[in-house]
Amino acid sequence: MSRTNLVIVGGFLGAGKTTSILSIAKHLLGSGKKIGIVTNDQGSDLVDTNFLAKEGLPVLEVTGGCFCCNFDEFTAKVNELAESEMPDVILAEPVGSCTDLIATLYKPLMHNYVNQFVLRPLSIVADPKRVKRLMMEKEGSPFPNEINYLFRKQMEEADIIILNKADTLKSEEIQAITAFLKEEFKGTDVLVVSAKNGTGIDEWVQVVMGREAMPGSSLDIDYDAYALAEEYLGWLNSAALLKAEKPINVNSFVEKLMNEISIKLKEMNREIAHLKIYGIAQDDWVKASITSIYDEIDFNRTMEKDTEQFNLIINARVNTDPETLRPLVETVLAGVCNETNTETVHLKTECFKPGRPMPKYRMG
Ligand SMILES: Nc1nc2c(ncn2[C@@H]2O[C@H](COP(=O)(O)OP(=O)(O)OP(=O)(O)O)[C@@H](O)[C@H]2O)c(=O)[nH]1
Ligand SMILES: [Mg+2]
Repeated sequence: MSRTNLVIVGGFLGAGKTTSILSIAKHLLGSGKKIGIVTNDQGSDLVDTNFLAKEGLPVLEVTGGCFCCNFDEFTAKVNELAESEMPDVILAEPVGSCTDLIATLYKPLMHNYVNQFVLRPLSIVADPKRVKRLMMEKEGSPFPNEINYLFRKQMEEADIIILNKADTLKSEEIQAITAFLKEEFKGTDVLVVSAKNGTGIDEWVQVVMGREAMPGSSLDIDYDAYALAEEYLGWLNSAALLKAEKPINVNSFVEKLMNEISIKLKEMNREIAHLKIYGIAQDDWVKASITSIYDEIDFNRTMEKDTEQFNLIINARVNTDPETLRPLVETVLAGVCNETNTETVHLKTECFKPGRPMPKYRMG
């Protein structure tokens, strides 16, 4: 049996991993390849899985913790995809607060699954505004030091750093950030990409599929600092069913909800890592994201028609504790429902801090 290519696309929350995976998947499908995707999160009810599935892609998820801590579930899902889809390439997105992937994922996979998979180099996607704020500007980071540390560690173990969102940058900025990254992470390839408009995807696919991963030394990482970085993030995953008195514009509903959550967090000076909301009614759907309290909402897609009944999935990762995040989101949701004469028929929420990372294997 031929071995399946395994391509891992990591990077911090909101960097553009899912958008990149969608773009790479379309590129590979266009050249006649079959693909499969594995998503990952600390909780369940994932915007990313729903979004990729709606795009018609075969996607399975590992929930309730990162790939490293759920190594057996990860390999089970990869095997399930390999059997059901017989893909040429499986694309996997580890959760954006995860690092130390060489020691806890690559090396164990190479040790135990070398006959099944061809492991491709580790790509770490980076949002330029985070590189600037967390690394380049002194005193620029809106996060505690441990989150900056995690961000740096993610890039330190990259085979390829993907400087994403190039469409938001001027060419001088691209040059300055690329030069900075090459200096900070000597010997690491830096590719400039816009996952959103497809620029640079062809080169990325060529580089990643052109060589096999050759994991070198494992990351030198302080697990206490890593655990603290995760603890500083409040995590909320909600799934709701809503019913309005008469058809409403769900795009406006999502925009209001997101704006008001962001404004409230800004008042408390609490940075958003990623807030994403997915709304669906029959075959129509809307997806919106915001990756900083200082940024605008980005709609990936909007609903065409007004509707009376719809489902919402809310995934928020914010530099605040769950005891603050949960009532904040629920109060804003209740307010927007009130304003739009909409009733929450059903609401399920998980809100927590990710626990200490406890990888199943760690090969130094
Ligand atoms: N302008 C621009 N926006 C992008 C690009 N890639 C991603 N985005 C936007 O960045 C936001 C986050 O993108 P995602 O792909 O969901 O990021 P992610 O890394 O998968 O996020 P998590 O799974 O939450 O860690 C979305 O609003 C995307 O539309 C890009 O190339 N250009
Ligand atoms: Mg994602």
